[in-house]
Amino acid sequence: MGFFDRLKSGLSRSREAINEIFYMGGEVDEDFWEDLEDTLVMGDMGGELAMRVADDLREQAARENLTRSDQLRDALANRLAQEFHTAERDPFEDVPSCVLFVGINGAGKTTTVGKLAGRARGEGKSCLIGGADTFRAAAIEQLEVWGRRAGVDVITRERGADPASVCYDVVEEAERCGTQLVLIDTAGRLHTSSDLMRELAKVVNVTRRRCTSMPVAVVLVIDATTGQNGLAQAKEFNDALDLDGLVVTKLDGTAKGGIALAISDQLGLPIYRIGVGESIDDLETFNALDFCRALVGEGN
Ligand SMILES: Nc1nc2c(ncn2[C@@H]2O[C@H](COP(=O)(O)OP(=O)(O)O)[C@@H](O)[C@H]2O)c(=O)[nH]1
Ligand SMILES: [Mg+2]
Repeated sequence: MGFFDRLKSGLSRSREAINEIFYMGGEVDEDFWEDLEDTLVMGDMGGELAMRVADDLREQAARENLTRSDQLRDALANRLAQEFHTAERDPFEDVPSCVLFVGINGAGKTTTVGKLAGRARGEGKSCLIGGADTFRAAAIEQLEVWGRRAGVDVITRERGADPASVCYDVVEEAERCGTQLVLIDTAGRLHTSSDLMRELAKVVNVTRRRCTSMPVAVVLVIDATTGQNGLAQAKEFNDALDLDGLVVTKLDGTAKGGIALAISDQLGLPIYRIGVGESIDDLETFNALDFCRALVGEGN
């Protein structure tokens, strides 16, 4: 199954709901607009965004005399796509570059680092991985497995070591070797734990200060299946760390997908990549229109 099909099947919950309103009567009437707004809210997009999009679409329908719901499907995908913030810089393409990955446990940070390292090597870029998740021995091992799989060296320290010192080491080594892409994995933490968030802020600050030879991007990895809670998480991380952008994982699962839109819209953050599976190749550059077409469906 290709990535687009996988994304589509992952987003099937939202699409089925949207299909229902598009097929119901065909005629665009007051019920249609109410159902559309409800469906967008249920798809995790949030009330404010849902209302704005539905209102704009209603104006467009009046202006262009679109009276059948199937005529509005493309318009909806286009309108939703506009809500995404676009990246000024791609921290994985525009090298040299150092990227720190943050997020809660299980979001997919380590997997994403592994996939990106594999991709960088495939493109002939030099790459180095920093293992700043020194909290658990298993985390270091997991990262080393990904490093071997990708053919990229992993710099880390023993369990319990200060994660900021790992960042220091990896940046130093990258500067010595002229490495193009540095990917640093951090320990997962709950956005509600203020001690751990402070520790993470220190890791980020040390890296930003130490790394003078290349830009540092802080990327939040977010699991698309977490629903509305993902927005609260993203806000906390953004307040504490001043994020640069997002990677949204598990869009091959049973995600509703709207959370990606809500976070990008509300925090003004671009989505750099999306995860659509567990293997090394299951990572794609984010394209807003493709994503929204998968979300809305293409009709029949
Ligand atoms: N289906 C799917 N699973 C993923 C994806 N990304 C990560 N995972 C899985 O999610 C689990 C947690 O990933 P991990 O990278 O260890 O998360 P971390 O705690 O943030 O480092 C693992 O079982 C991964 O295989 C994805 O895009 N799709
Ligand atoms: Mg991890």
